[in-house]
Amino acid sequence: MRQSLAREFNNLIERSRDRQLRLAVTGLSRAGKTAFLTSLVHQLRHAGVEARLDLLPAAREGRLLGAQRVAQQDLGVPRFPYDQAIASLDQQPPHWPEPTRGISELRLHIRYRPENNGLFGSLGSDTATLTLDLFDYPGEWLLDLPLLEHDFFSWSQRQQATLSPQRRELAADWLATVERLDPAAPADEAELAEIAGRYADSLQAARNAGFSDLQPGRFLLPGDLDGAPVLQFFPLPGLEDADRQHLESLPDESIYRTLAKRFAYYQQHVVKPFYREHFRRFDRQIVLVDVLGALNAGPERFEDLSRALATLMRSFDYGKRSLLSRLFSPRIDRLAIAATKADHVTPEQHTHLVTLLEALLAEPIKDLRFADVPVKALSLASIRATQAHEVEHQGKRTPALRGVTLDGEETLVFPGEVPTRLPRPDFWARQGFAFTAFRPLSRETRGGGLPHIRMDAALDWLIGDKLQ
Ligand SMILES: Nc1nc2c(ncn2[C@@H]2O[C@H](COP(=O)(O)OP(=O)(O)OP(=O)(O)O)[C@@H](O)[C@H]2O)c(=O)[nH]1
Ligand SMILES: [Mg+2]
Repeated sequence: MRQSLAREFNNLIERSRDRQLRLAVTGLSRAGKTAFLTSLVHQLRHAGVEARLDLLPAAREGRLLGAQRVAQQDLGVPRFPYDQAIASLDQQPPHWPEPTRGISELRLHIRYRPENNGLFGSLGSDTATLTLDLFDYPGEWLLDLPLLEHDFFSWSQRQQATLSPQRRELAADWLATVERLDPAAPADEAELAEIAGRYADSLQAARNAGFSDLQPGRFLLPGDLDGAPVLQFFPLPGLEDADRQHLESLPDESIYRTLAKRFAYYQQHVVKPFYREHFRRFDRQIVLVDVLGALNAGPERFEDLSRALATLMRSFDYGKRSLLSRLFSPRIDRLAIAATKADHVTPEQHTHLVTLLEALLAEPIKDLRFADVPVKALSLASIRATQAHEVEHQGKRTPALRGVTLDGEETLVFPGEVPTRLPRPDFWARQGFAFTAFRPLSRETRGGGLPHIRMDAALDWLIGDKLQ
């Protein structure tokens, strides 16, 4: 107890000296979180040697001396699998790191020389240390924030409303069983577990088909809750407003009341603790978005991503009356939003990518600016897997990309244009998108560093001011 108090106290001192920063990386599944954090740690550890970080002043000016991993603080949070990620990138042939689940953490000590300034210039040769706590957590968990506004009844109605025809088809198996269920009948544990399993499968099928706007988020990424009864509920379809009173007066052991209890438990013991114990304590965050992947998947998925992002971004709505502020009083002071995997398109398309990202997040960005939270949108490639070229194509010089496909084939591609506005229906009809997936560059091709696009710009925005 005393030790942990002492630790808290030290933490406070570190913080007040501005020497500690908690930075979180999030994004929906496959957005590029693991690649981003792996690259971030790698760039800082190799700063000044193999890493090129010209857009980060401390690195450009030779003041960034290096970074070391040290023991993390929250012993209950798994460690970010940095070594495993680097090992897969170094394999022959190289592989992308494995998908990850749940939250993970890594602590870095960054040594730097503060800028010489004025009177205290003579102290400029001293070095300082910034403690950087890094977190990776699934954006899906943020899709659960709006669930706190509901009780089981209104949540069921809301879920029913979001079932598009295609989602209905993917959920056919679950719907067939749940529609036969009598909410007043006594609950049978095994039966509920089985139906909940089907519901989780239907969400997973929707996820695999490219849908993102799915609740509850933990059903997709249960982490250590896999198989726990708290995840054994599902919405009841076909509830009419007139039924509410009758349903709520049913006996405790009825199906309706059992599901409602589990829903409330999920709110209290799964959703809230994440915001209270983690989210609220992050100083800065970066939200990664695979815009190109969504363009690839076509109009219905693109719109679904847009809806999911609108939901996800509610967790960054700092307005005084927002659900988030009312419940958790968060205190993040800076946010970045990045379109990842920019190496899938040629360099002159990168500004288009940022414009499209800004269009996709127009409303949330406006809210953030209004709440005076500094926010920056950028495009980046955490681990660049292609090389940009210009080639003679049909009599003119055309930008192209060279890379190795996931099957190991060397290819030259002309990825084409990224739209600068949210694509309209006629646009999808006129032009499809087909971006190829590439294998990471081999160690021989890339040398000791990890090639990237604008990781240094992201680093500058996220931690640059702490290295002055
Ligand atoms: N070309 C290219 N592909 C990338 C880059 N970053 C990620 N990818 C691709 O995107 C996939 C997903 O990246 P991850 O970093 O694993 O994404 P994640 O968000 O951690 O995914 P989950 O852990 O499954 O939620 C990788 O396996 C790569 O195929 C990048 O900078 N360039
Ligand atoms: Mg991951």
